[in-house]
This record gives sequence, structure tokens and C-alpha cells, in this order.
Amino acid sequence: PSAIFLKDYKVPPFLIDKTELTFDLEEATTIVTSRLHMRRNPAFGKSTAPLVLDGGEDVKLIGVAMDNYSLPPEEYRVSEDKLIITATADKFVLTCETLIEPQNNTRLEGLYRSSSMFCTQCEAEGFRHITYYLDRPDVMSVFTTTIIADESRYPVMLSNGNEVERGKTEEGKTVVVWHDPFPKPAYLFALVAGDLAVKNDVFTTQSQRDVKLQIFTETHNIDKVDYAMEALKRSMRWDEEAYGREYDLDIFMIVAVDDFNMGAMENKGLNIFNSSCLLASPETTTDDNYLRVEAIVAHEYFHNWSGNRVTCRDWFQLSLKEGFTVFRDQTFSADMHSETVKRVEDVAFLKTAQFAEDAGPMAHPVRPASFIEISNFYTLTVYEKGAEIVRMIHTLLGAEKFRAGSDLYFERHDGQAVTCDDFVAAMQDASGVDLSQFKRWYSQAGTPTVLVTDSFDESTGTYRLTMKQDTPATPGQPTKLAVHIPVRVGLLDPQGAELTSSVQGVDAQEHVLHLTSNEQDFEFTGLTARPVPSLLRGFSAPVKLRYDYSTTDLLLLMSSDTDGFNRWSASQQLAVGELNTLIKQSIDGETLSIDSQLALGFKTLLNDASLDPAMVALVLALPSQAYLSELANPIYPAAIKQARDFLKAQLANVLIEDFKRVYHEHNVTGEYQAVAEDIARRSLKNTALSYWVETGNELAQQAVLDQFQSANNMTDQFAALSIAVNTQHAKAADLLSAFYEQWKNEPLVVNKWLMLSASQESDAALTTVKSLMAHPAFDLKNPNKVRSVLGGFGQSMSGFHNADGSGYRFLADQIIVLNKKNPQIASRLCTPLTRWKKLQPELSVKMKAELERILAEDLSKDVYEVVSKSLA
Ligand code: HT7
Ligand code: ZN
Repeated sequence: PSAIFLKDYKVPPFLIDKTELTFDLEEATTIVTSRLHMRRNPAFGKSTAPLVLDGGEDVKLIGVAMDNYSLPPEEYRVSEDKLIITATADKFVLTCETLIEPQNNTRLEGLYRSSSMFCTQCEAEGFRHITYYLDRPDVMSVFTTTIIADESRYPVMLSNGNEVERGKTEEGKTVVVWHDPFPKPAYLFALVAGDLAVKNDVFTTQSQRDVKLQIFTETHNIDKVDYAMEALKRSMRWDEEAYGREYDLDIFMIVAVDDFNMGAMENKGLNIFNSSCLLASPETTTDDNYLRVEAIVAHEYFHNWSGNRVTCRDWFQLSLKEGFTVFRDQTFSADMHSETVKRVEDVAFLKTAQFAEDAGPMAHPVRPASFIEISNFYTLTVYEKGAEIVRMIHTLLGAEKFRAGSDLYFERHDGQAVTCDDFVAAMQDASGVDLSQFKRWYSQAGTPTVLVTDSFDESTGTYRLTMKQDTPATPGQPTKLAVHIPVRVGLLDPQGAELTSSVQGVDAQEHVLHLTSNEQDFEFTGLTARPVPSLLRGFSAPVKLRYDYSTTDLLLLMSSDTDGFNRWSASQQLAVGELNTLIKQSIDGETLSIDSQLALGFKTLLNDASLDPAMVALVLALPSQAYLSELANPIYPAAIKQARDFLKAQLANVLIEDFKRVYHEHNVTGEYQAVAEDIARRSLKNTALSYWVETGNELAQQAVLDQFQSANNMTDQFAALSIAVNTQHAKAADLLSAFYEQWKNEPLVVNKWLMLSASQESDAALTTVKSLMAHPAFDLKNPNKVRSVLGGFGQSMSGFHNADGSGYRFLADQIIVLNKKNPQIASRLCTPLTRWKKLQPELSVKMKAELERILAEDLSKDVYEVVSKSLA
């Protein structure tokens, strides 16, 4: 397989003004007839180039006609992935009849079956698995879709836009016609047919238009959509208020499907969701899942403007819509709940997973320069780092100018397919802020490091920060230029009070410093004593900041910084320091021992009733094994686990009375509500319980059992179960069985059970995972189940990182099987193996050998790209 390059972009030689599609839906073979109203693109220049349409190997051409003239075989050519028509007029209607097999479509791209329904997934290049087309986002067309199906089995037949006609064929099948007035690229096309239940609602827009809202699910799930519906209405209102964006069609529909490669899809007027990201009920859904449902409903809705009305010119610009939309959904969630909690969660995720990606063999710029398979670039870099770029623009411009920039962007480019440069240009033009150097963030891969040192001149009361930036080499980018890094900084006095200082004549308690050179000094005047710096407040840039804080400084920041994010950040730095000491002891074969200073900080927090319990819980959560792995080089998985377990146990023992008290104080039962205050209380309670149990205390063990039995919501029940499993509670196996028995008819809960069971730490971890894959609840065709079991297994240090390499071999075997069935899922499963170079030597060779074994197979483009780049 070969790569395609951004530098080779050319406008399309042909345009498709109108697309008329007819689907004669049958499970085994569906006939698709397309009528494409095409013309040569004047912007391409004079040309007699042949018409080249994209297709998939799973599309069978029945016939092709141009302006009703049926083309004989010598006038066209069909290859594995193209239909080439040699001679065309300047304007014509191309008719294609194709046959596809939805029932055999296991890749879940194009038209496929999920449970008893038909559904589609067309982003990024799925439409070509339905019919031959110019399957690229800069070809925007007005779609009319006719669906013909047996109404007794498919009473609900949906597509984009508005239903404009309904009738019957001579054979008695039902015919429904949908028309979408907004031109769109094929990736936003959608079709759904099934026997579905619906929940109806109405949203009145700010201009007083009534929009019909509909959520469709299989009948047994319709009682679980109320939360999503309310989240949708909150999102619609928020986009009007925060961005001035009103919904444009008269109807907005969402459908939940069980088999889906990702979380959800923003098809115009007809979003399709993985049911795990839409359905919610107190008994079956945890707090985290509730918040995820709200965030994803919002994300997909926000795409209606950032993605659909203004779309991407080409797939290299993916972050244009994804980075911006993630930023929008993050801000929405922050507004709905707690800004600081949301920021901490997002940054913890970024620093764990995106930083790891940026340091690995698949590292790529937010706007990649090339790819083999675009599905591999729906990455944390494009999404999360992309969102950080938009957040930095917000910081550089300020809220008001940022809004002016986004208004200009939407007005200037409505109905167009544009680039990241166009987005930045709108921000720059509306604000007058020069973003020319800033744009390097889009084209340079790798996480910059910012090294900070300081000095204080008592005689002048001047405090100086010296900052040096450096971005490491990444594949294909050996050298880097300095980027524009906004660094938000505050200063504290030794008692923790916030100081006012002057930077370049501006007096303030907080300053945004512009680090634009490789090395730069910043002077703060008007100080009487050496301050403690609070650096990178709110994580104002996606960088690795290094400053040599003393333990005293960190404890001060942890208890007194006015920036909530940096209070958390200080606690993490303190914990990482202690954990690294323990990890080293473990690697060196020493007995672990530490005089933890973290305990001091924790004690203060646990006894301060004025604090937000959610923040306390976040501070108490020790850095994850995954984050410690990201920081380590090389990674010793067993040492990381041993160190973390040791520190947690020590903190638990030192603070046993505090954890016990906090658990009881917050263990109040009442009717479940997914609101910030209750979520915060549950999260602190369950964190406290996880520590208390760690002491081996009998009352704590009993509290776990009681909570498991009596919980009136999934958050508390699943927390009790997880704690039992993770602390190897004597009754853990019994609880796991009881949980399965209780919930075996709720697939989304069973998926949680699969995940927890697969992640258990034990010598028999691999045997457990193999038996889970043979369990009736498992289905290799369902991505959620695959993710639960194999994703869970990847978290088990003793199973996955087994010294004999059997964990790696097992994962590689599954990748090889899935490579043929579902290339996108197979490719994503490769991620843990891509880290082989960072692992301790004995494990590294074993992982590498598995990658080589995969590479020897006949691979999909998806898996080939990840594996070959990992081995390069
Ligand atoms: N824009 C959507 C991306 C997506 C996707 C991409 C590749 C394969 C399957 C997919 N399903 C959804 C989701 C989003 O970011 O909103
Ligand atoms: Zn998105």
C-alpha cells in the first residue's frame, strides 16, 4: 500500500451538483441505483481527463449509463477500487446500478446490519462501499434518497434531511423519499431502517422555529434515552448562546446501534450513535458514562456547524472539524458541570494517551502530511491536541475576539470545504492577533518540552524566569522550529498568598507569557521576596513543563494555589516523584520504602470540608499505570505496578481513619441523579473506600460487600465490584458471578463485566481472557465487546506483560483474525504493541517479534500502516 500526500492536493476534476440514490433494501443483497448530476469543475481548468470514481472491492457493478445511454464494457473499466469512464461530456447524468451485501459487511463501513436493522457509516471513506462516487469531502452535493423496503420488518426508514414522499411499489414494498437541502460531502450521508421505537420532543430555537427531535432505538432500549434527549436540548441552547449557532433543518434525529466502530457519527440531521454512548439509566449506567453520553451528544450536535455547514477540504484537515468540535464539547461540559474538574480530566487523558502517541512511531502533526489509511488518523493527536490548539488560540485572543473569529469563520465559509489555514486566518483577521508563528502547531509533531529555571534579585525585587523550549524529533521530522507557547503564570508568597507583579509594565496577579523563541527571559518586578511560581496554569499549552520544585513548594501549591488545576498538578508531581523513587527501588531489587510527604497533603485535603469533593477525589487518585508508563523510559511494567500498589497501601494505612470517616460522611443514599454535586460525592466516597479496603480492614471489606448489594445505582455497585476485584477481596469471584447473573440481559452492563474480568491481575489472566472470548456474552463481530475484553486485557500487567510473551502473542493472534473481518478495529488493537521500543529489553524483543509476525500476513491497509511504521 502507498501513501498519499497533502502536498499533492488538487481540486476535483468533476463536481456532483445533485445525488439521487435509491436503495432496494434486502439483507443479503441490496441494489443501489445512483443518478449523479455531474459536470467538469471549472476550477480544475480545461481538461479531458477521464472520470475516476471511488469504489470498494465489496461493490459489484451491475450497469452504468451516461445520460440514459447504457455504456458498453469497452467504454469503462472497473478495478478493485475504481470505476473509470474514459470519455465524458462537460455536463451529464451518470447512472450506476450496484449490488452490495449488507449482511456480509463485517468491516462496519458503508451499509451494514446491526442487530435487526440496516445502518450506514460513511466517514471517512465508507460511502465508496455503497456505490461508486467521488468520495472526497470537497465534493458537496444535494442528496435525495429513496428507500424501498418491506415495511413489516422495517417500519422506520430514515435518511438525511426531510421526509418528502411515502408510497408503495407494485410488489407492496414501502417507498420513502428523503431530501436534504444542504449540500454535503458523501461522508455525511446516512441511512437507517429497522423496527425501532422512538422518543419525540421539540426544541424551539432562538428565532422561535420548532425543531422536531427524535431518538430511535430498539424497542427494549427506549426507556434509556431521556438523558440523551435532555443533553441534546442543552447542547442546542448552548450553541446558540456560546457561538450564536442555530440548528438549520426542521428535524434532528439520533439512532442508537449496537455494532459501531467508534463512538458516534454526525451525519446531517441523522446522527448515528454507538448505543454505549447514548443509552443511560441509573441502574445500568455509571456517572462517568452519563457524562460521556452528554459530551458525545453535544460533540455530534456541534458538528452541525463545525464540520457539516463548514467542512474539510481534504482528510489532512480532519482536525479543522475534530479539534474545534472537541474544544467546543469540552467547554460545554465545563459549563454544565465544574470547569476545573473537567480540565483536570481532559489534561490527565491528554498527558497519558496523546503524549504517548506523540512520542511513539505513529507520531504525526495535528494536520498530517501523509497517510496510507485515513481511518488510522482519527487519533488523540488530531482530536485532543487539535482541541488544545484551539484552546491556545482562545487564550491568545481572549474570549471576545475568539467569538468574533469563530463568527467570521462560520460566515465566511458557510457551505464550503476548507482548511486549517482558513480557520486560523479567520481568527487572525477578526482579532488582529498575529498567528503566523503559532500555525507551526499544526505542522510539527511531538510534544515540546519547556525547561524553566529562575532567579531572584533582592536588590531590585525582580524575579526572572528563563524558559527553553525544545520539540523532539519525530518520524520524518528530525528538526523542529520554536512554536508560540502561551504560558499562564501566577506567583505565590511563601505563605501561599497570591502576589501582584509587573511584567512589561502590566500589573496583574496572573500573566500570559509568550514563549516564541528557543530561549527567553521574563521579568516580574515589584516583589519583596522570592516567590513560588505557579506555572502553566490551566495547562495553557500542551507541553511537558520541567521546573525543579521542592517538596515544600509542591505542598504549598497543592494547598494554596488559586488555580485549581495547578493544585491538582502539584499533587501529581509530588506523587510522580515518590512513585519514581519506588519504581527505581523495585527495578534495583531493593525493599520498597518511602517516607511519603504526599500523606501530609492528602490529610489536609481530607479534612477540608470547603473543597469540592470531586477535586479531592482527583487529587487522591494516584497517577495511573498508563501515565507512569508514558513518563518512564524504559518501561518496567511490574515495577510500576509494585510501586503504585505500595504507595497506595502506605497512604491507606497512614490515613485509615480519614478515609473511613470520609467514606461514611459521603455515603448518603437517595434517589440517583447525574448532577455535578452527587457525582462529586460518589466519586470521593468510592475513592475513599478504595483506600480504606487497601488496609485489609474487616469493616472496610464488609462495606464493599454491603455497597455491592444495596447500591441503587450502577456507579456505586460497579465501584464496589471493581474495588473487590482490584484488591483481590476474598469474595471477588463471587461478586463477579453475581454481577453477571444480575445483568446478563443488559449488554452494556455485560460489557463492563467483560472489561473488569479481563483486566484482573492474576497468573491466570490469559486463561481468563481466553475463556471470556469463548463466553456466550462475547461476540468478535461487536467492537464494544472486542474493546472490553482485549482493552481490559491490555490493562492487566501480569496478563498482557507476562514475562514469557504469551500476552503479546495472544493479542497479535486476535489482530490477525480481525485484520480481515474489521480492519479499523484490528488496527486500533495494535496500539499497545506500538510501544515496544520503550519497554524493558526482555519484553521489548518479544513485542517486536509479534509485530513482525503480524507484518508477514496479508494485511489490510489499516493494520499494515500501523505495524510497518512501528517497526520502521
Ligand atoms: N466524525 C466521526 C468520526 C467517525 C469515524 C471515523 C472512522 C470510522 C468510523 C467512524 N465513526 C465515527 C465521529 C466524531 O468525531 O464525531
Ligand atoms: Zn467529531
